[in-house]
Amino acid sequence: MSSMYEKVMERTDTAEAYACWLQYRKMEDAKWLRDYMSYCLNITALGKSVVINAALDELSLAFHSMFEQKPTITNRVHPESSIVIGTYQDMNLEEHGVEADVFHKLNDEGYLLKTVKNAEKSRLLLVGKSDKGVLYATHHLLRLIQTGVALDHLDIVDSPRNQIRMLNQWDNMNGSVERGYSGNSIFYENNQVTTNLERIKDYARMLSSVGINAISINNVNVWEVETNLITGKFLPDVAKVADTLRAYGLKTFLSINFASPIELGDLSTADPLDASVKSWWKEKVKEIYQYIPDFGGFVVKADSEHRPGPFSYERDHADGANMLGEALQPFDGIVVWRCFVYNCMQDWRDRSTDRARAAYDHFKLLDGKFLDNVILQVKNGPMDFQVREPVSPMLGAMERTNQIVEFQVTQEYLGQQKDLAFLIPMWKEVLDFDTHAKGKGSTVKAIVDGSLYDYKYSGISAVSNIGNDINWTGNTLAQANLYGYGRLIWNPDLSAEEIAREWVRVTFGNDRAVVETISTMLLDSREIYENYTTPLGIGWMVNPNHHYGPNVDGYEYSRWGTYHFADRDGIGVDRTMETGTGYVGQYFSPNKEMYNSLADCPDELLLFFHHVPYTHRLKSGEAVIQHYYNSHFKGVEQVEDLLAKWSLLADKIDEYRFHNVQERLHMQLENAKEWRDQVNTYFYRKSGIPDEKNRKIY
Ligand code: GCV
Repeated sequence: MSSMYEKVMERTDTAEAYACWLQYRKMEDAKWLRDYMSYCLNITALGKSVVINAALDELSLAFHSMFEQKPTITNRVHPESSIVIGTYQDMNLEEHGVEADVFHKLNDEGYLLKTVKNAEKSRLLLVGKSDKGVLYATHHLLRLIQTGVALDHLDIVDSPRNQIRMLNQWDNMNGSVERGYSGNSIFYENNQVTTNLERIKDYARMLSSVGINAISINNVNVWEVETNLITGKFLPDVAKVADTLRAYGLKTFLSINFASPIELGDLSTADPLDASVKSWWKEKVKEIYQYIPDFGGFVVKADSEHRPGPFSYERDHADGANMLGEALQPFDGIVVWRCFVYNCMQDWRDRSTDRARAAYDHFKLLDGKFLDNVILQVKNGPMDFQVREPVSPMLGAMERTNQIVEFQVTQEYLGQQKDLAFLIPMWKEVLDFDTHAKGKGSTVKAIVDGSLYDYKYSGISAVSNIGNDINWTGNTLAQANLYGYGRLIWNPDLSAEEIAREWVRVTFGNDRAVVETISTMLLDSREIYENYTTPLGIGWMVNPNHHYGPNVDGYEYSRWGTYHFADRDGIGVDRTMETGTGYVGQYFSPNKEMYNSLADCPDELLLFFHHVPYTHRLKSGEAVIQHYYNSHFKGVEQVEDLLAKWSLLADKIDEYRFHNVQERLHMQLENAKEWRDQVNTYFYRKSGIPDEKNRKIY
């Protein structure tokens, strides 16, 4: 059966949109064609596994598409072999002049990609430490070819920095996707698991090409039907999905409902310390592994936003997580336990409760109490994926508890894939942040790669941004966030520029103007979004529930704990030690002192930590209110500029993708204007302070 990918490739109008960064466009340049073809037509594959087969399929598909010739594939090295692939155990390394030592230094998913020469012939070795390494090496090679790199002197040794590189789907079985902006689920429809495994396979191809190795396939809010995913009713179907994903090096996880023993009708309690509950979960886990022998484990949202959890039984999060951990332990499964726990029924009049404090207050005192197959998953900021938040003080706070950081690829608060927001620079800020947890150099990336505290399990997780739209991500440029997420968490030292440029080249080709223009648009986009929405770290001010567009007081008198406290004199949340909520005290020194001090707190986070008069001078010399006016006017001009830049690419990009992005940029412009006018008008009316430049405010 031809794959979905191949089918779509026949439909010329949307083929590029669907293919994302796996374009494999036909090679037109005669010299490159000759050079590459000298390597690519005779593949020898040593060793066998579904993952190696996937690598071979990808090579065949790509070479056929780029060179219009299918390679031959053999299973032993012969004089004509021009690519040899396999794991290092399957290969006679000496024969190729390679020292096995290289592999001892690599982790299990690493690889060697090397050009070796003998008298008659040059050939490429793609050698993995495991079969997953082979697949990753394959994609590395395909990336090099697509970005026009010569293959004659390759000597690349690479392995992922982070152990768990995960995506969380927030997909529901009715086909909807919570916070999804790209159509419906590719995993479910009509309360059934999809039978369209081809689309899942194409997703898996994309994810493996950037090194993702784990995926939870249902929403962390586990509703009634989804609670049944761990039963015989759906497990056979879930197993088919897991089979598809496995071939691409992806482990399948499920989000579970903590109250399953009750909701599935078996017990009257879900108390984690109750013997019958413990044995219920043990039996349940055994059953799951009968269907999916390499099942990854559970993702759990408990006691959060009305989801059930151990609090109902006066137990704590360690009790809850460990009960599941114990059940998964015999199978090497893990529990990913989310720390997004806060009071979502707050009284806005109550100034003593601070949502930002909640995760730390709940979890810090439990450090050391979790089993070693439990990982705490912590959102990158203490609130909820705003355009700018400080790094969560949970990161680094738990010396004896595995941690994984959670990002959000889907743009819930960042323009919902209508507005352009390239998120890699933001995630890099988080990963590079020095928590000082063990003195200088205790960066978040050193925490989540496990090196700072020697965690058994750690890594990075993120909420996916895809759906069944033909281009997967609604806005074609939002593909860059998924690609960049994978590339960044593989190697957090890559720069945002490198990632942006690489994505543009594999997605749109190597034309200089295209690469320059799109990568500049991407790299500027987060700051632009921040300019016309909520600069200086205050966040929110969005329309309640759906979270798109401005509504300054939308959450001001709500129960969600997300306030800006603007009055006629000033704005911001006082989180200092002396007069505020004391949240700053959750950071290690010197971050604690820096954020606590009005003089030292960085401007971009000022209103997160301090309530200041509108006339307060920023380090730039601007008053807060004037900065608000200036950045909102500027933000709209910047979106106009994005549109102008994009328009210049009209004849360089296929029609479908060109119009898709153009249409979104127009929506973004409308949104930006609405933000500008509502925010400026609101603060002008509150403060009575006019814009120094006398621009139009309503
Ligand atoms: C899956 C935010 C979102 C919710 C989401 C929640 C979470 O509150 O708005 O849609 O629920 O985060 O991360 O659990």
